[in-house]
Amino acid sequence: EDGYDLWLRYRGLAMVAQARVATQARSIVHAEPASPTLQAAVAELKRGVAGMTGKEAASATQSADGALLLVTPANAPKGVDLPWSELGREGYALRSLKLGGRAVTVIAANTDTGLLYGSFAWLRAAQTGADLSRLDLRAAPKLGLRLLNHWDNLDRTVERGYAGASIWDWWKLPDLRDVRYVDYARANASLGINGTVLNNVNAKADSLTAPFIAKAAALAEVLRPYGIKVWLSARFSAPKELGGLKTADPLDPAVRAWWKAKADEIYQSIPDFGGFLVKANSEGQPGPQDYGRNHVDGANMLAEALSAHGGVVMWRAFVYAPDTGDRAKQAFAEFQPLDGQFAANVIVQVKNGAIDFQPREPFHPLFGAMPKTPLALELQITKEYLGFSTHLVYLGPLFEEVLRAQPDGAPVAQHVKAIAGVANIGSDRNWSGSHFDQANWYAFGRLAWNPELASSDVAREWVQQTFTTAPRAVDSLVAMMLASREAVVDYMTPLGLHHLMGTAHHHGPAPWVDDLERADWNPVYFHRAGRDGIGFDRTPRGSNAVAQYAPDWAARLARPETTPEDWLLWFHHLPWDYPLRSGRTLWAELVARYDRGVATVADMRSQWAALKADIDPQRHADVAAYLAVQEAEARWWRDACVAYFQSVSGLPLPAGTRAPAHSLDEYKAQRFNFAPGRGG
Ligand code: BDP
Repeated sequence: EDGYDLWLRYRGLAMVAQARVATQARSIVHAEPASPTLQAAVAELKRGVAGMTGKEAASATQSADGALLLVTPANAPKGVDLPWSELGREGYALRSLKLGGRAVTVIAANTDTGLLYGSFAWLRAAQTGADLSRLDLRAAPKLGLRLLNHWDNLDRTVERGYAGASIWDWWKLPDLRDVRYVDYARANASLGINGTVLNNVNAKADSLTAPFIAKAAALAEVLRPYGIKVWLSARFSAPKELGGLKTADPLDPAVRAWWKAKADEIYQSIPDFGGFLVKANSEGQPGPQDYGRNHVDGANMLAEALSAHGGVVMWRAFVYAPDTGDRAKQAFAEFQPLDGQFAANVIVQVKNGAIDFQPREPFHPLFGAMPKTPLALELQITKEYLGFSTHLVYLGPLFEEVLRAQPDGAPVAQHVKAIAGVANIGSDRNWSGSHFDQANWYAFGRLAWNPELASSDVAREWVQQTFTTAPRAVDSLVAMMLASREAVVDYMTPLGLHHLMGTAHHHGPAPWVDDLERADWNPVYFHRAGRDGIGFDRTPRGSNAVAQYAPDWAARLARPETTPEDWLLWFHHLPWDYPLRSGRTLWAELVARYDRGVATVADMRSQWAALKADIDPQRHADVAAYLAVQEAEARWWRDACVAYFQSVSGLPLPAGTRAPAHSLDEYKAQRFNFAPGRGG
C-alpha cells in the first residue's frame, strides 16, 4: 500500500460483503460495439468487482439474475421507466429492479460519459458498504464545468506544488504516454471532473507553439474517453513572442487575427479543446491594460477567437496593484463595473476570498455582485498557505464554507457556473505528496459535482475507500480530518488574521516582515498590530471594503459585535482588551486559539497512533512521521506569533500560558530552506 491506488483500491471485502457484491454483479450487459468511454466504464466495473470479490463479472448480451445493465435511451429495456430528462448530458441513475423476473441493476444515462460516472458511483456504493440490492440513486452535476488547474511549468517544476515534479512528461510527449495519465483520468472521472488546464497560469508562450500543441493533443486523446477536456493557460503577449507582432493590443486587427489563427490551429489537433485560462495584469503578467485596454477588451478578443469552435475563456479576477489601497478591494473595483460587458463564452474566475487562499477568508465580494456575468469559483487544492503536503489539513470544510456562504440570500454555489481547483497532483508515487492530501483532490471533485454534499460525508466515503471500513476506525479518522482545518486556522491565523507567512515560500510564520518592496506583500500591512491593538480596519472608518458586500452583509461587517468572530480581525482593528464572546480579552483569546491549534494537532497524533492496528504499516508509518513534523511546525507557528504579538502589544502572557520556546529574535533569524523556482 503506497497510496498509488487512491480511492480506487477495490481491495477484497469481508466474506459476507464479498458475496453481497458478487451477487449483484454476476455479469455486465452493455451496448456493442462499445465506444472508448463505454469500454472504460465496463473495464472499471470488471476491475472493481474482481478486486472486491475475487470473481470475474463477464460481459453478456442477455440480462440474467445479478446482471449490471448499462443503458442509454437507445438500448434501454422496454417497460422500464427512467428519469431521462432529469439526467442531462452527464447525470446517471442507479436502480435495482426486476426485469422479466430477474433481479438486475440498471445504470442509466443519456450518454456514455454518464454511464462512466454511474459505474464509478456503483463502485463507490460497493466500496462504502451500501445495500446494492436496493439501489435507487440519481445524480446530475449542478455545475457544467468542473476543472483542475495545474500550475505546471513546461520544465516540470510545479508552482506551489508539493508532490514532486509535474505529471506531464513534456519531453517524452507526444510519442510516449505514461500509464499514469490513464490512472489520472480514471481518478478524475470517478469524481466527475471534466476538464483540466495543463499548464501554469504564469504561462510561457511556448505552450502555444506547434510542438506543445501536439503534446497537449496526445494528452487530450488519453483523457477524452474519460470525459475530460484539455485546456491551456494562455500568455497574453504570445502574439509578440511567437508571432513577431509589435503589440498584443487586443483591439489591433493583426493581434486578433493571430489569436484566431492560433485557435484554429489548436482545434485542428484538439477538436474538443476546452479553451484558455488567462491571468492578465496580475503579479507582472502581461495583459490588456498594458495597452490602455481593460479586461473586457482582452477577454472578448480571445472569446471571439474561440467562439467558432465552442471554446471558453476563463479570465481570472485575481488582480492587485501596488498603489491602489486595500488589496482586498481591488478585484471587485476592477471587475464589478464590467458586469454585463463580457462575451457569452467568457467566465470570470474568482478565488474563494479576496486576498489569496488563506487558511480562512470571508467569501469574495464579487460573488453575487456580477449577476450578468458567469463566474467560476477558484479553490486551491494544493496547500500553499496551509502547511504544504506535510501538514494534515482536510480542506472539505473550507470548500463547503465558501460554497454555502450566502452573499445575498443564495449560496455561492448558485452564483457560479463553473468551479476550478488548483491541483495538488504530481509525480510522487502517492500523487499528492501525502496520503491525506489525496482527500483534498477527492473532496474538491465530489463537491464540484454536488456542492450540497456535506464535507463530513465526503470525508467518510473517502476514508472507507482509501483506508478502512471498520466503523470505529472510520469515525476516528473522520473526526481527525474534520478537526484539522480549524486547527490550522488556529495555529497560523486565528480570528481573521491573514498573510502572516514567510516571504516567498509561504510556509512558516513571519508576522514581523515589513521590508518588502510592495506594501501589500508585507505581513505587517495585513495585521496592523501596534500598542493600540490589532487587525485591518475595513469598515467605513478604514478602507471600507465592507461596502463591496451586499447591504445586509455590509451593515453586519461594519460593526465588530455583528461580525462573525472567525473574521473579526479581517474587518476590524480592535484594542487588545476588546472583550470576546468567550469572556476573554482579544489578547487572551488570540493566545488561547494558538494554543488550541497546537493541542488539536497533538490530539490528531495520538488518535493516529491508536489506529495502528487498523491501517497498513507503510501508510501508518508515513502519516505518523508527517504528523510529528506538523506538531513541531504548529508549535513553531504558535510560538513565533505569540512572541511577536507580545512584543508589539507589550502585554504579559495570559496566566497559565506557556512561554514561547525561543526568543523573538531567534524566530526572526530562522531561515526556511525551500526549493527555489516555486514562485515568489
Ligand atoms: C498566489 C501564488 C502564486 C500564484 C498566484 C496566482 O503565490 O504563486 O501565481 O497566487 O494565483 O497564491 O496567480
